[in-house]
Amino acid sequence: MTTDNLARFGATRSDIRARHALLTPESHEWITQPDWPGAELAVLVSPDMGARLSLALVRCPAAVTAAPAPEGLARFVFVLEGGATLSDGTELGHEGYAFLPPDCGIGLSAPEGARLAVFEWRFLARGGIPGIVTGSVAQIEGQPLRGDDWLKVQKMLPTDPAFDFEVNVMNFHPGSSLAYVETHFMEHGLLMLDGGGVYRLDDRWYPVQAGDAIWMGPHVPQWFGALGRTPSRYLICKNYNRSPMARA
Ligand code: UGY
Ligand code: MN
Repeated sequence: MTTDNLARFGATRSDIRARHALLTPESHEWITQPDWPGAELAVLVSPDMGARLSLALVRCPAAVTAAPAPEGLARFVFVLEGGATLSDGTELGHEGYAFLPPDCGIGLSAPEGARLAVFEWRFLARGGIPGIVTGSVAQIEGQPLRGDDWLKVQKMLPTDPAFDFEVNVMNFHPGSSLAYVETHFMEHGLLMLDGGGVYRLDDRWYPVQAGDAIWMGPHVPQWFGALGRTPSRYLICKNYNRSPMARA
C-alpha cells in the first residue's frame, strides 16, 4: 500500500510500544509552538512515551526565528534541507549541525523551506559545561564500526567526557548489518536519512525507510540490516559518558 492509502484506510506503519517506537511520516501530527514562531513541528519522540530525550522535525512554511532551548536542556540541530543561522551568526548548510549546551542563550533562524531535526535532552554535567560545537557531516571522516568497513560511523561530537550524549551518522553499505543484536542501557533517538532495510526492536522486525524515526528505550534489543542497492544512513543519538545511576 502506498503511504496515502495507508492513511486512507486507517492504517499506519507507526508502532508505539512501551519500550520502543517507530514513527512514520503518514502519521505525523504537525503543530505550532510559541518558541518556534513560523515553524511547524512534528514531535516524534518525547518523555511522554518514556524517553529521556525528544526528537522533533521542524519545517518552515515561512522564515522562522526560534528561541533558545528551555532551561537546563541541551539541543542538537541537524539541517535536513536548506540551512539555518545560529543567533551568534554561525551559518549551517545542508547536513550542517550544532550542539548547543544548556543555557547558552543561542537560538536560530531558518529560511522558508528549511527542514531540521532537533534533539533535546536534560544535560548531565561532569566538570564544566562544554561549548557550542558546529560542523558539517560532509567534513567528518567515517570510522569503520568494530573493524567493519561496510559500516562507517561519523561522530559529530567530541569524545570528551564533558559531553553526555553522542550524535552520529551511521553509514551502511547495501547488504551490511549491525554485527549482532545490541542490548545496552543507553537509549537512542534515530532518523533514517537514506535507504532502508529491516530494524529489529525488542522481538519485532520492522521495514524502515528514509523519513522514518525510531525511539529505542534502555536495554531494547536492536539490530539493523540494510537492504536494496543504495547505501543506507541514519542519524542517531545516544546518552554516553555517564553511569546509568547518574541518570536514574
Ligand atoms: O551506537 C550504537 O549503539 C549503535 N550502534 N546502535 C544502533 O545503531 N542501533
Ligand atoms: Mn545501539
